[in-house]
Amino acid sequence: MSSSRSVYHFNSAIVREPSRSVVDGLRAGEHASPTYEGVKMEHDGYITAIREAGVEVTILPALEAFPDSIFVEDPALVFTESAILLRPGAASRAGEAAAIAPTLRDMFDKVLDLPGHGYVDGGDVLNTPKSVMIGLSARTDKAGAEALAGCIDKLGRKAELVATPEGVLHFKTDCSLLDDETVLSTARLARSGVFKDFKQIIIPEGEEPAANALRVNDVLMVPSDYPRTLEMLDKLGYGIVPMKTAEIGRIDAGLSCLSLRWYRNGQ
Ligand code: CIR
Repeated sequence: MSSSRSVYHFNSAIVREPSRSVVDGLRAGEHASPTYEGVKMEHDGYITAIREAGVEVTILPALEAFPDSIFVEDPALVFTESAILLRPGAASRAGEAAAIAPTLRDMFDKVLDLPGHGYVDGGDVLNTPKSVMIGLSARTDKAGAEALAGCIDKLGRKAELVATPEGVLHFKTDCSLLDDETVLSTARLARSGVFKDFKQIIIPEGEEPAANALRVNDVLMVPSDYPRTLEMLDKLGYGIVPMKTAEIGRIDAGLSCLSLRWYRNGQ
C-alpha cells in the first residue's frame, strides 16, 4: 500500500439497487415518501458519476425486505486491506450486515466482524489521513464505537471517538473530507472543535444537507440543490459534479451512504 495515496483515491465500489420498498425508508421528520422511480433515477446518476470518476462499480441486487438497504455504507466499513462488518443501530436495518457479508467475503481477503453487542452505522465513520473518526450518535453507541476502534487498531490505523451534534442522524450527515487537509462541515459540527487540526470550509446557513459531499479521485460530488455551497466550492477550485439528491433526501440520505468505496490493490 502506498502511503502517499489519498484516502479519497478509490478504484472500487459496491452499490445496491433500490428496492420498491425504498419508499418506506426510515426518516426522522414528517417528510413525504420518495418515489421509487425518483430514487432509481438518482441512483443511476450516482453510478454514472462514480464510474466517470474512475471507479469500477459492483451493483448488488435490490433487497425488498430492507427498505434502506440501498444505503450500503451503513452495514460495513471497507479499506484496502480489509472489510469490517458493522451492526446497524436501527432495528429494521439489523439484517443488512448479514446480507452484504457474502459479497465482502468474496471481494476481501480479510473480513472482521464487529465484536461485542454495540452498534455502529458506517455513516458515522469518516476516514481521514489523520485518523478514522467514529461519531457517537443515536445509531452508534459507545460500546460499538469502542469495538470498532479495536478493529481499526488491529488494521494498524488510528481511530478517534467524536460526538455528533444532537438530532443529526450520522456524523457524516454534517461533514465530508474535501482533500487531505480540508473538511467541509456544518457550523454546528465545527463548533464542537472536532476539526481543529483541519482546514475547515463551513456550509452556508440554511444549506446544511450539502455537507454530505463526496470526494472521489479528482471529482467532488455535491448535492445540486444548494447554490451557495456549489459556488463556494467551485471558487475554491474543486472539480464539482452536482448530484440530484432530493428524493433520497426525503429519507435522510446523502451521497456517501450510497456506496462502499475503497482502493483495491493490483487492479
Ligand atoms: C436511515 O435512516 O438509516 C436511512 N433512511 C438513511 C441512511 C443514510 N445513511 C448515511 O447517511 N450513511
